[in-house]
Amino acid sequence: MSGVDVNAPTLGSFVMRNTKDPELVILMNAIALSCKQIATAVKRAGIAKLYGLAGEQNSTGDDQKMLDVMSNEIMINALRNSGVCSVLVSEEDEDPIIVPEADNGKYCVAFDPLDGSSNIDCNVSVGTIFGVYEKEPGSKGTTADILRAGDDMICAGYCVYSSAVELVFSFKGGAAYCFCLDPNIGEFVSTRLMKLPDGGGKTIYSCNEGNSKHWDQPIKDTIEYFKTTPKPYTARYVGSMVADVHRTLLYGGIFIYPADKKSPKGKLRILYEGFPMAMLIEQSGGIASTGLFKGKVGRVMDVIPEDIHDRCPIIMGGARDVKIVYDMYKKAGVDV
Ligand code: P6P
Repeated sequence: MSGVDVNAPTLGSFVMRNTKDPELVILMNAIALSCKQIATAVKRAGIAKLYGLAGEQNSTGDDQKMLDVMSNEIMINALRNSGVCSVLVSEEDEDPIIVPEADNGKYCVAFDPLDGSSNIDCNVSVGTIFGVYEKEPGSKGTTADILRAGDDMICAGYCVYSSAVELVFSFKGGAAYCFCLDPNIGEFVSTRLMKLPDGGGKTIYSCNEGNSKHWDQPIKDTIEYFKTTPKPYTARYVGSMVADVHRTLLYGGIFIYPADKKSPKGKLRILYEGFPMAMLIEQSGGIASTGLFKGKVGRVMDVIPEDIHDRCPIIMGGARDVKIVYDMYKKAGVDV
């Protein structure tokens, strides 16, 4: 079959070869299956009349799209039926899903089944984001197993549904890998290593400037610097975190969704947006900071969530650009 790199391992063989953990193979295959099903639903949304609202609201109070509901059911079914999960946390569900002991396993998965879904009806890239913890020793599976620092995650990743469907993930301490869904064979095949370009890469800043009047002064000064430096940065903002972070990982630059007067904890959710993306950015050579949050400028991965839907400010990308944010906080007298 033309175009298939027979040496490019499929997801299952790659995970087994690199972890020797059959249960992790089962988990990653369940996630990959979900992403294939969601990718199909997203591509056929117009034909299958899946655009528009489902008439409900999610845990965030956001209006649920029909595809949000469908994607959530796909992921819950795949993970619950995998036999290797105990606790599931979804953006779309107020409460965690605890898998009955007879069917559960060692993993606890937090996920946003269809992040950026407000972009669906205009066919802009959307994605699935996930973060994985292992149950604490002796635990039967409770939210305490997942209300932990990002550094306790054993795996994290996302799938971006765009011109290609790409699954990007990393195991704790490892690199970030990209697998592309080959539509000819229906398999995710390994294509590239995700590594932030040396030196910071393209000078791109990515944020919603519509919120600028709510920002603190160091963030305002940062964006002003990007605009007025002798070689001004380019602005790129999709409004879909998976797309904006995927571009940042490949091209470089910085993605910012800071705390502000309107959203003192930021907008993005820590368990199924902040932590997974922070792990990938750090393990690709970048920095993932909260900016000024809870009285200090810290690492996203150090935050301890108190609720499964907690939010956290996000300032992540290449070290060159995140350090400009740090310089602006130092200028404002904040200890960084
Ligand atoms: P805003 C999508 O709704 C999302 O959760 C992220 O994917 C995205 O980065 C952010 O919100 C966009 O938020 O306020 O710019 O529309």
